[in-house]
Amino acid sequence: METLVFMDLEATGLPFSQPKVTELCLVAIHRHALEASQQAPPPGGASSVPPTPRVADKLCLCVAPGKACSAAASSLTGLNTAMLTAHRRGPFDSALADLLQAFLRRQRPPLCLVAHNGDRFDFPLLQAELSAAGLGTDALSGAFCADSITALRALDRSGPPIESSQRKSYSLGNVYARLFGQAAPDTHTAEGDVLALVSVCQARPRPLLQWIDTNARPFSSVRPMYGGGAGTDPGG
Ligand code: DCM
Ligand code: MG
Ligand code: MG
Repeated sequence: METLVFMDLEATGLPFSQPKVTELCLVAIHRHALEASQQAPPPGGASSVPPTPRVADKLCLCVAPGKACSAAASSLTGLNTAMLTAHRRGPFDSALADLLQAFLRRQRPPLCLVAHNGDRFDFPLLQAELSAAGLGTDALSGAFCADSITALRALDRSGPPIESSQRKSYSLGNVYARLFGQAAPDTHTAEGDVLALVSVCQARPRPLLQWIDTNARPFSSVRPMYGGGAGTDPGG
């Protein structure tokens, strides 16, 4: 991979509710910028939070979801449907899909979307929204994707067995707090979560990039979280 596009979506609720996106943030960083952030961690202590790479392209947008936010989602994200509508945010439509495609086309391929819990949430939800906007599953032509939770678990398993890594929480907030000894700022805002994820990935970028190079899968292989119709999938 040449470009890592860190991504987070806020939404109206959890997958069972067939959520709609309320906010998205993408931060595109060349792998050189990540490799340059490698620092020796102090023995046994928390590292300082690395500065976000100076050269980074960012796309952050609020979206009118067209359905109600759950109370939990509103409380976490600070967003609700009335507010997004009153502030005249647009829907997730084909114009937004064009914007995403144009943003990604500016990045040097091969590029990989990286999201925390992306396999269960962000990637299938993005596919569902792209599909609802009239695009096919290959809309982000040639993009790959990788879930940073899966990556961090794999890296911990491959390292020295320090603590019971099976029991550790890999939520973004907990990973961040373990690494840096402080709470992640601006949690459950799309940009805050993306920047926290970038910091986490900067802590040991080389093994992470190596894992992504080996394990990234085509975004076109991600099934939409819901909707879709037109049985193109033979089941599985
Ligand atoms: N979410 C939710 N309830 C939770 C956790 C998350 O409804 N307990 C939904 C709303 C969030 C979205 O998932 O906007 C993404 O979560 P996160 O902020 O962790 O990226
Ligand atoms: Mg998230
Ligand atoms: Mg988030």
